[in-house]
Formats: sequence, structure tokens, C-alpha cells
Amino acid sequence: MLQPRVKASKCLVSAFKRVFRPSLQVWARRRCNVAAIMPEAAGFEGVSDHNNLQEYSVSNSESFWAAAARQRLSWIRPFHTVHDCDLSRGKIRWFDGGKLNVSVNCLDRHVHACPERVALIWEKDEPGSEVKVTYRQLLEMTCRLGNLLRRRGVRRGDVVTIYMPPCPLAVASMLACARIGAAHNVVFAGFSAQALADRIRDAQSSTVITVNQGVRGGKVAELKRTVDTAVHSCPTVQQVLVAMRTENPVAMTAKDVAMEEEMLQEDVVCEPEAMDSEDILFLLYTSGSTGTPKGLVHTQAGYLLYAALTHRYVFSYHDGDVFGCVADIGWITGHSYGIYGPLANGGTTVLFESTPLYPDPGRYWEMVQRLKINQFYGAPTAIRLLLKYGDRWVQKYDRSTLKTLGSVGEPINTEAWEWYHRVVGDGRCTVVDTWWQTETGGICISPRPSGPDAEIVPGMAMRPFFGIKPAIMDPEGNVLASNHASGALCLSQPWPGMARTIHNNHQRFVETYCQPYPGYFHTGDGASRSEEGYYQITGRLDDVINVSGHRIGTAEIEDVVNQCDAVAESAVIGYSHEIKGEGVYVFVVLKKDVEVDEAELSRQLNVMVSKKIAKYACPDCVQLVQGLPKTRSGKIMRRVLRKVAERDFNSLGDLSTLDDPAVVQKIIQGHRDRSKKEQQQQTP
Ligand code: 7RM
Repeated sequence: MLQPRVKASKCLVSAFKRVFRPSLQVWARRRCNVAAIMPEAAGFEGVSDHNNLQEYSVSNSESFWAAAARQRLSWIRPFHTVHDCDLSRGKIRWFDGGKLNVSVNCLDRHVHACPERVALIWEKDEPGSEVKVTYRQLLEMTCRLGNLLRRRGVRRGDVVTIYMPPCPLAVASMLACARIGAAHNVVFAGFSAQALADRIRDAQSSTVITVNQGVRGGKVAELKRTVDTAVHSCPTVQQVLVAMRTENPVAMTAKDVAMEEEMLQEDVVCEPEAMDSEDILFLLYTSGSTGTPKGLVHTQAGYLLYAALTHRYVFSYHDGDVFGCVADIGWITGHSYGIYGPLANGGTTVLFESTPLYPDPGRYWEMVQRLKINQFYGAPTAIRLLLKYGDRWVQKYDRSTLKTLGSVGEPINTEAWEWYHRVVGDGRCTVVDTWWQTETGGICISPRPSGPDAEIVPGMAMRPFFGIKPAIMDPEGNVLASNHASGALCLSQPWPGMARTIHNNHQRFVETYCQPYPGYFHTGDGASRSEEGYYQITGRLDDVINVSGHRIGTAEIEDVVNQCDAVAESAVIGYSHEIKGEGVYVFVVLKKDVEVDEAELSRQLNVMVSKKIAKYACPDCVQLVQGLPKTRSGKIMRRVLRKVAERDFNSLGDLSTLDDPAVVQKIIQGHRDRSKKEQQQQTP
């Protein structure tokens, strides 16, 4: 679709002013208001508050995104078409005709404006040893690395795999790829050699960038050795660039390149490639419902614009703020809110190398105090973990710089939300539960932006971002138009940040996201819309269970279970039940030093669930476990628990992404012991 041309001659404008002066004053007032909300939107007619700006952004998405793209991004050549999409075929194109370079947008333009501004604060594993990197320094690093990659044969369109912990050289590696037009493929540095090899092979990478060793939670990880093992089964790999995170030398092979040494030989100026808007910026692998991970593809302009805009407006990021996203760079959250959003906005962003418990449960808040963090963005799983250790670890530290607290990755239960708000934020910070996916590129639903006084309901993502139009579907594919509805969450129109395809498998992209509800983007999550029109994410669709004909989100039950004093964490699974269709199976991790047996806990939970939800939602089975099977990003692998609950122990599927695969055997043993006890009780 072409951009509308809106240009009136001067004399026409003055004639218009003479006739319509009174109404023009009203318009000018409005224009003034909206500019305070979002300067990009100044000039949108009839827009005066967040609500009508949101409506405008959805019904005039071309003019909305055109204005945002022109004002937020620096273009080498302007785009001629805002969007050209056909969701039903998985055709998604934004800003065609435009050329730009993402690294220039994230670095050069800020170096021109304020070279000594801090771009990165590298919060190394050992508290108090942080390293600050200015925009000038980061540009220099990026250029040297860009030149090195070019000299070593990396070309526009190649895929470079990055296997590094969060550190400035990892960011420079990503931006160097962007500078020379290569796509990066960051693999979380906690993945095994096999998982890494699968991803290198699927991406057909010939270059890998890594570090000699990683350091996390006081422990050393032999990352280079893991890469060596992976590369054995990756015939495409020709070279491995090795940076030194520690001083310990590692064995180097013929393929290995001493990265920092060679960087020193390179020029500090590196000509940026002029990239087309729809060229690939990066691949990022994520798990689907099958065993094979999918390499989601994000492109240049749309992704960057969406990351920048959401970062600014969801978190209310202002110039000079210090943004603290604790997600690893190996996940989409690290990409969009650890790096691209903040850097596109000329912000200062924290790269967190450690863990929430190192050296003690006060780490996050000690860091907040020391680095004067203004926005903190983390995951509910960590919040629940820290909550267990009590308030004193938080209260020890000055958190008065905090303004916004963000939550991402999974539903945040009310208890964790309230603790985050009351204890961490002293009841004065804005808490934003942000819903989005690797596929969406950036935040799609969250309580902000909205008026500063707009209500925020605990544990609810609530409001669609600009340009996002959610739809709730029934199983037959009908749009549920009224409020007070629940069903499959779809997004009704394309937005610039969405993934374009799955690397080498567009068919799978179309089948997974576009075909279930033709014309809509299928998220795979369930959601409900309240009477007030607010959205609540109920969890993956496969997590919605049906008990005696009643629908219930496992997250809703977990919410209640987690309110039980004895419970640290839980996972609720639906399993086939003779009479009810599906029964409720609860896996529970107890708080430290709590002693209660399964029967007693089961009784307590039944009372609580029937009181807070309904009798039908009561647990049929409660199993105590030492730990839940979690991926390294902290997501519970429900698929495994479902298999256990179904006694299907022989087809557990791919466990390579689990943080600690040993917990699975313990859970199976616990399940067997439990069944034996039950049988003994039945046969006297
Ligand atoms: C950003 C990220 C995506 C899946 C998504 C949901 C779940 C994420 C929330 C959430 C409830 C939230 N990308 N999810 N955020 N569920 N409330 N605020 O996590 O690709 O790794 O995962 O995570 O199920 O589909 S992701």
C-alpha cells in the first residue's frame, strides 16, 4: 500500500484557517496533548488521549507506522510502501523500498549526538565489578569486529552463530553482523553441545563466535569446549572466533581465531551495508510443540522500530534512565529489551551475567542500588524464588531509583505480583505484566502505555500496544466480539515486529501461525477479555483443561495453589480422567523447611481451590516433588509433566533444553511410589 500524500498548498491552508479558526484551536490543543503522549503522533487528527491513539493506531495503521518509522529510524533511503501483507499466506512485508542499517541506528547516530553516553553496563558475575561501555567505544568495537568478519569472508546474507554469555563483545558481535549485513543466530550459552550443533546445522552457519569460558554464579563453564564438541558434527563451520572472558588459555584448533588480538589489527571505521527493510536481521530458535526447534526469522526495519517503540512507551523509558533487563541475550527478551530497544533509543542498558541468587538472594536489589536502575525487567519464576527468601533481602537495599517493574515469560500469579509491587517497588512503582512471544518480536499486551492514572489489575497484561488488535476466538474459528469472553488469542492484523517466517520452513510457519484461523495470527495462547475489555493471558492453549465440561486454565489453579503457605512453586496439568474427561494433577515444590505429607496438602488445596475457584477445579492428584522440570529460561516443561501424569514414561521427547534433566527421573520415581502406596491402601 502506498503512503498517502498529504500536502496542501500554503494559500489553501490560510483560507482554511480563516474559515475554521475556532475548531482549529481545539485541534491545536489536542495536537499538543497527543504530542506529550507520543511525539510521533503529533498531527493525528482527533487524537487526544491514549485510548483514541490506540484506536487510531489500529484503524489507521499505515499512517501510524509510517509516522513512527520516519521519526524513530534513520533511513539511508526512505520506504515507499508502509506494509504489504497477506496474513493468510504468511506474507508479511513492512517498509518496502526503504534502506537502512540497524547498527547505524543503534550506534552512529547516538555517537554523533553524545559519544560519551554509557550504552552498556556489563554487570559481571562478581558484584561490584561492573564495566561501562560508551556509545563511542561500542561503535569502535563493532566496527573492528565488522571489518574482521568481512576480512574473514563473512558476507551479506550469511548466518553467524553466537554462543556467548551477556557481555559487550556479544553485543558488538550482533551489531557487527548487522553492520555488514549478516544475520546473527544467538544460541543461549547454557545449551548443550548437541542443542548448539542442531542450531548451527539448521542455520547453515560457517562462522561461530564464542568465549573461552563463561562465568555464572561463581562457576566456570567451558563454553569453547562445548563449541568444539558441537562443531565436530557441523561440516559447515569454517571458523570459530574466540574471545577471552577469563584469563585461562584454552586449546585452539586450526579453525580457531583469537578474536580480540585480530580485532586490534582492524580499522575503527567500518562502512555499513545499506540493508533492505525486509533483509534478515537475525534467527532465533525457540521450541514449538514438536521436538524440533524453529528458527524464527526477524527482519531489519520493522523489528527495530517495534522494539524501540515498545521499550520507550511500555516502560516509560526517558533519556538518561538506566534500563535493567536481566534476561539472557540468548532469548528474545535479551534481544529486544536488553539490546535493540534500548540502543535504538540511545539508552543505557544493563547486561546481567549472573543469577538472582549469587552471591545471595539480594543480588538483584543490590545491583539496582549500585547501578541506580530505573526500570527493572525480569521473570515471574525469579520473583517467586526470591519471595521465598523473605523481604529482608530486598529491604536491605535502596530501590528509590526504580520507577517501572516489568514481568515477562509466563503468567505472574497474584502473590508474586503483589510482592513485586509491595515489597520490591515499595508500592510506588508501576508494575507491567508484559505479554509477548519470540514470534511477536516485542511486547503486544501490557498495562502501559495508558494514562498515568489508568488502573492496573494485578497479574493482568490488560491493554494492547499501539497497532495491536487482539481477537478472541472460539474453537470453531468465530471471533468472540463481546467482552467477558475467553478463547484462543489471535492478533487480527500484522504489526512491524512480527516474525516473517521459520528459517528454511515457511510451510511450518504458515501451518502454525496463519492457518489455524485464516487471516489472523495464531499465538497458541489462551486469553480472556474482562467486562472492562482487559486481556488476561491464561497460558498456552494446551494448558487449558476441561474438567467435567468446565474450562479452566492451569494457571488459574496454580495461582490458588501458590497462595498456600507451604507451597513454593507448582505446576498443574490436565490428564485423562475416566469420569471427568480431564482431571487436575498438581506437582508441588514445598517451601524450605516445611513439612507436610501429600494427603494433608491435598486436603488443604481442595479447600482452597473450591473456595477460590470452584469444586470442579479441585486437584485429583497432588504429588510432592523436589523440583519442576524447567528450561534454562525458567519455563516449566509441562509436556514432560503431562507424560508423567499420563504414566507415559517412555516417550518423554526432547529433554535437551532442560536445566536439570535429572529432576525428571525423580518425578517419575515419586509418581511410582505414590501409585504403589495408593494400591496398597486399596487392597487390604
Ligand atoms: C517473551 C517470551 C512466549 C510464551 C507465550 C506465553 C508465555 C510470555 C507472558 C506469558 C502470560 C505473560 N517469549 N508468556 N509472557 N504468559 N503472561 N506476561 O517469553 O517465546 O519465550 O515465550 O510465554 O505462553 O506464548 S517466548
